[in-house]
Amino acid sequence: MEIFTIFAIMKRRILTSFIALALCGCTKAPSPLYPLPTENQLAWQGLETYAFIHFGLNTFNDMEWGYGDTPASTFNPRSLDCEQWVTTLKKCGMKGVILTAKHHDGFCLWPTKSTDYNISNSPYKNGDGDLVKELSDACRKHGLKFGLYCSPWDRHNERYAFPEYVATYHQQIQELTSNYGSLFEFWFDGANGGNGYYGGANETRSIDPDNYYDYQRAKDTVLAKNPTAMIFGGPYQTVRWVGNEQGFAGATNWCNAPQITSQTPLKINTFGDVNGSEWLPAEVDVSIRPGWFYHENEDDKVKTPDELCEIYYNSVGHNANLLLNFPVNINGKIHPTDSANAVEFYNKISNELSHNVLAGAKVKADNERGHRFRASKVNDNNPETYWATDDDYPYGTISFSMRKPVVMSRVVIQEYVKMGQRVKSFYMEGEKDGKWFKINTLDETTTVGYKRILRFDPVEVDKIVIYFEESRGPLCISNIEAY
Ligand code: FUL
Repeated sequence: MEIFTIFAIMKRRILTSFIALALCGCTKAPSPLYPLPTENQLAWQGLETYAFIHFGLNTFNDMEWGYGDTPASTFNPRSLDCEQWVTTLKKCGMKGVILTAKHHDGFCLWPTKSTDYNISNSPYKNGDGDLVKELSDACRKHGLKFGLYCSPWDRHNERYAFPEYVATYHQQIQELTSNYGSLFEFWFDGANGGNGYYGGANETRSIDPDNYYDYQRAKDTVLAKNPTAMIFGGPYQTVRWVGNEQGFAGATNWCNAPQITSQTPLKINTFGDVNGSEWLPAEVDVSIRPGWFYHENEDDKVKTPDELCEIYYNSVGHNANLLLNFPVNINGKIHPTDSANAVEFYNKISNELSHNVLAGAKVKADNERGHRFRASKVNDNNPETYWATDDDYPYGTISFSMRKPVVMSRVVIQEYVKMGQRVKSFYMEGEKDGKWFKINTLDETTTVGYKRILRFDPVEVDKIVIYFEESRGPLCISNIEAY
């Protein structure tokens, strides 16, 4: 080959590498900032809203915490309809259901071999009923995820607080996690020990919740057949309780948290902890009525659609998942007021967040980590791409110029949390006819995480700017929308 041809080829190669380098920005992705979510936690965070069903002997005893002393025959729903529950919940935008297979009174909604205190000794379907099966089948049929709650505390069992009960409890977990298809979440409730029937002893029994139940084995049993399931409660939890039952997570809410035990201060549950070594996203559990179980005298106390919207913005809008409880009534149905309010809530939220006014806006940032991490990635409808800043740039400003003035009252921001939660504080400004003003949000503008939704009084703007003032490292923002 002639020397000229060799030179020409080399020149062309060098040129193409330069162009490729310039296009990809030659930049590596930012280094991850620990702790990081697992793929399963990420998929779970993506669910955002799902339902709780509290139903059992308590429903028939009109109690919240049955003592465990009423006979199994008390359980007698006359027109139980799991399809009604599931189709209603779908209309409320719920992505799954968690059923109280056993509450603190110890009554089991499936024909367990671990105790007689179960549905097979009730009049329901003449003893042939299995509510866990009926609901899991309905969920599969209608495309909802299915999860279970099995109370560790058992006020009926005579061996509670002795080693023998632990074996019984593990048998229950074994049955529930093996016989009803795949579970997306398993709940080990935190209420533990106290007074109860305990086989007729009628006394108070206490245990050490972190050690008595052998949670390590319980977790292994759940995960053996349900490797993607999240674990709520106990020392091996993969999602954390939010620390209240009123329906809110902190506006500042880190997925980062220390390992949680029964001694952890509640405020860590509510706000997370920027220095926490674990990825433990918060779950907000709240009932649509004052109680978890159905009580006729609460028929006029069902949360209104507006109250439910408030809860949504304070949970999903605060980087947490919402677990909304529906107390099924004595007939075995979701009460019409509960379903009407929940459906209206869902329609309201869907309306409020339906038309993204930033779609098509011109996006610019003061710093970009090369082509692959351009600012416009926050607006490309692809959750797998993100805007990132340089390593020495743990802050950044991003602006959106509209084609024509728009009115907005909501901004949604999402970090690319696969790389860790980063943003510590930000604020927003709008511009109309050359005049700049601060956008005054309802709550503080600190953390973002998987999802943050900001609410403010409607403003008309030609342009908005978000100033990310402080972050644990270079920014990784995957999505920004406004409504
Ligand atoms: C609590 C329980 O004591 C309540 O009865 C309810 O099940 C709630 C979800 O968790 O700890």
